[in-house]
Amino acid sequence: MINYTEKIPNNVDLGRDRVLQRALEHWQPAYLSWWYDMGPNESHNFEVYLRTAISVEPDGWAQFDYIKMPEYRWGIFLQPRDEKRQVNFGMHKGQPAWQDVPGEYRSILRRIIVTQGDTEPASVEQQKMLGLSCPSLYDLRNIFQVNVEEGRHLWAMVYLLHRYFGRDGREEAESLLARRSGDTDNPRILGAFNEPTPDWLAFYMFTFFTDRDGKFQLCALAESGFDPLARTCRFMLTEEAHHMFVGETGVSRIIQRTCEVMRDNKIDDPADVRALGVIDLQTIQRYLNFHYSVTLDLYGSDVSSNAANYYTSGLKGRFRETKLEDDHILRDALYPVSEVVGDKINTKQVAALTALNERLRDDYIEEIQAGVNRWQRVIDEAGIPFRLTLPHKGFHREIGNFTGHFISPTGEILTEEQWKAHEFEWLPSPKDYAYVQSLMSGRVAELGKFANWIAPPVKGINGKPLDFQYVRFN
Ligand code: BYC
Repeated sequence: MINYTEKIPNNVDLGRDRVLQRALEHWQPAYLSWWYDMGPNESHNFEVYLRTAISVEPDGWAQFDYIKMPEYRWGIFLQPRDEKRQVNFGMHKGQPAWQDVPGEYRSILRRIIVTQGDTEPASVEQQKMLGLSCPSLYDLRNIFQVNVEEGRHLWAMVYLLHRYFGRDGREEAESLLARRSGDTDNPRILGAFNEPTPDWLAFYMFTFFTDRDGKFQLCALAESGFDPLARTCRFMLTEEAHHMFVGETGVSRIIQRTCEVMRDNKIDDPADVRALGVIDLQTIQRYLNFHYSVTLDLYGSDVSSNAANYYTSGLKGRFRETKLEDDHILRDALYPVSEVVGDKINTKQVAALTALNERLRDDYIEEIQAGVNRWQRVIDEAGIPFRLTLPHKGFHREIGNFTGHFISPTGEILTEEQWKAHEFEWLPSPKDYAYVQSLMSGRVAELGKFANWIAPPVKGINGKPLDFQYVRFN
């Protein structure tokens, strides 16, 4: 069990490293100040029924209780060390896993950790205003849970920076609190983390699509030969599962509610659907197209020498690296990537080593497709003839081989003019956003009540009923 009388709960024996402890205690007030400014709006006095990580044991790592979010104990937890663990891929394959940063990889490792760390506070910033328009206390509690855990994930990365990267690491940790999502002068590092999350449909799409990128990137980093990074990411993944659950069930409940209204009133025209205060399936499809495409960009270029270096150096592996059956060096392996040639999208084989971003993106797409199929079942069960589809991989991309091309959701190559003529059939328009936001003008805060545009969940949190007081406003 973690000792909660310590200022920073941890299982890394922080108390024995005075220099590190002082560095973190110095960073902690800056973090809290960031939380007061950029954390959930007007929430500081709320008591929220939250899960807090208290150990790393698989059967009991979390404790549920009311807590004011600024008093949440953001701790540092690493999965226990396996003394026999090795570097499992790349040119150092077979060497004992590194407990310290190899000097030659210091700067790239720092860069990977900073990129990962930067996404965590970014998502909290993106979601800052949503508590004011929650569809229920259950959902409000869930977004706050996601937010405090993203905060903890920032702590996890900052721990690595402080512990292993000395002064540079401390400077990077400060910069993580200085960048701001969407800021023109000092934006967050990756594209999707500078996009607004203006409403709850966007929030659920984000936690379904973008948090799942988090899962895949963390899985790749959990294979790292740098053992402290691997162990940190493994524990982060246990928390990530709930975030994706929030996203998947959130979208599913919106679809369910829409389908109920369509079925009961025998309507299918989006205007009629909107007139009854729910979100039409066409708008849901457009949000899906947006969040899917900006999240695909997060995997980086299809062909990337950075990715090849990360792998060969043993710093970032593939999804489920140790379960794959090959040489784990990828000396002669090939991998298919798409490219636009003239008016065609061709597939070409490139060195698998350089295509690791694309491969991780493909692994991700497979899991995403399964989730979309589950949403489709809700529509099918209501007997509504509408198909939710994933757009073509090249649709609306700004990173990689499709950049600068105008690809339709079905994969046709268009001119810019043609594409623009259809843009708002495929992506949410300002009117769509205005409509969705018009449904979410205030907070639904009565016990057990849910906004009209979303179905209640199947069950509550931690065995509590749906009409439980998940948040006390004081
Ligand atoms: N936006 O070779 P390339 C999560 C840059 S989400 C802007 O293509 P590389 C979470 C790139 O930096 C998971 N810039 O890319 C989810 C490079 O810059 P330089 C986050 C981009 O390096 C929800 C240049 O383009 N974790 O945890 O192979 C809530 C060419 O680079 C973007 C990670 O991402 C972009 N989308 O791979 C909360 C893991 N993409 O060198 C949390 C750590 C690329 O020209 N990151 N660039 O200055 C990485 O492993 C890699 O940095 C990336 C990119 C996979 C992101």
